[in-house]
Amino acid sequence: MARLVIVSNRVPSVGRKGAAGGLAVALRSALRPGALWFGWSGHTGGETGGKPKLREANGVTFATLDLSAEDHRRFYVGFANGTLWPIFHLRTGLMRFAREALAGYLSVNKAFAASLLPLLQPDDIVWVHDYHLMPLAQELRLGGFNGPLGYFHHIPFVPPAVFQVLPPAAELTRMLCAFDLVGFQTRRFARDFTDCARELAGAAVEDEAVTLNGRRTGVGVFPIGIDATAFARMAVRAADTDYIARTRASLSGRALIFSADRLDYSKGLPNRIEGFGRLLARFPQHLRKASFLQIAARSREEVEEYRALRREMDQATGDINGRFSDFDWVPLRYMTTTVQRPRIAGLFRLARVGLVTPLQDGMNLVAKEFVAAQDPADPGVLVLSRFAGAAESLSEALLVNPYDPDEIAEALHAALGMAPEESRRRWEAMRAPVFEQTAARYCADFLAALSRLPAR
Ligand code: GDG
Repeated sequence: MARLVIVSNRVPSVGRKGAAGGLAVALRSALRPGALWFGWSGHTGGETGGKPKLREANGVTFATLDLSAEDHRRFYVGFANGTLWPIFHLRTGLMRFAREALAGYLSVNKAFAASLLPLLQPDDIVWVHDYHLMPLAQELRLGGFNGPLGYFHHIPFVPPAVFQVLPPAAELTRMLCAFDLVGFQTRRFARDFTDCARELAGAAVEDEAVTLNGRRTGVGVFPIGIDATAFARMAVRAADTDYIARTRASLSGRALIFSADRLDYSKGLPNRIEGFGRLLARFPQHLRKASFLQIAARSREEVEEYRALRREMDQATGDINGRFSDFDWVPLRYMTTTVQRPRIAGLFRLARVGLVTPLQDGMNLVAKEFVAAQDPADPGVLVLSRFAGAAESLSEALLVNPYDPDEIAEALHAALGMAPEESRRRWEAMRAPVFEQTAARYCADFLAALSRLPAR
């Protein structure tokens, strides 16, 4: 059987089993002994590239390379998170473009390829993850690798009218066409990509493929999921812990509204806080009856927009509590520290309402985790943004437009007053997609599609 090689910007720390969600959890099922995972070590300093450091855990080899401080600034802070992340989240106003950052992005991709190529065997299957590495197929092909090359785009793709704002949009689109298969979270993102391939790169587009310069690239939809059974089990176990008991006691019978996100402007946190404020102002029957706990783990603090968001949130959360708190009740609890995963699972189960309102999101696994963690006999209600990829399958959530804080307030009001039969009916309808479109299925479907493609 061919060996699987995963390539992503970050490689999970070897031996850290419960690392914060993300790719490591999603790919666990694909990581059979013998597999190789290649990426950046997370360290900056010294020179970029060179011979990767190899480590092994459970039969899987982890190969990492370091980046110089300068490359980290241009590639990661600059182009990946200062240019690509905002444009793919429809925030053209936040996008900064500098040719110097683009040059760093391209040269780090070259360095990834140069350091990976000596580790590759001819019949390897290479699966590349996310927007940091869009040029990688082209570099690996130039270096002589001829095996199957797949790419999965975890974040939204955007229509040509938006993408063309980015000066190298056509070049990047052509680079994606050097993969054999490119995968997206939703049908809409896949269509946005094929529209870009046609309009910006001049590719010929069919149903599930694009062809550029005689090379055919498959285009597929592979919604990422979670290990729902394991997460549900974790939530049940957490219910008996001291941490959850203390949280429950601190609520004094009040309904818990809960969410956990990275502190990222795509997650719509200020809008969410404003929506909660409107709930308290417009529906005063919830004063003293509900508490909102928002965990917003600090993220990408090297990027100025993230520091600005943190200041904005400090102010917004302070405003709400200053305005509505009582001597013995604080409406909003706000934490910017990372919380252990089992605790997050337990909090989801304790919550009456999961409030997940990103402005734009590839999938959003938090929504799926909330559904998985519920008690089937008495499930809570999910309030979900229409602009999360997860909304495509979770249509029985209370779907909101996160740009309208009044709509968030109305959905919260409906959720807090929802009859148990209705919350059970809605949860039952969401249970199937969450427990069926799992992380394991996502991996299996992507790899099956990649191996079905004709050999080069
Ligand atoms: C990208 C795309 C796509 C959150 N706070 C804590 C914590 N979390 C966990 C959640 C969840 C994960 O982090 C976040 O996953 P998301 O999917 O919501 O978001 P991104 O990080 O933006 O991921 C996204 C995803 O890739 C996969 O393709 O769904 O659209 O943007 O698992 O529970 N975990 C811990 N402590 C925290 O404080 N342990």
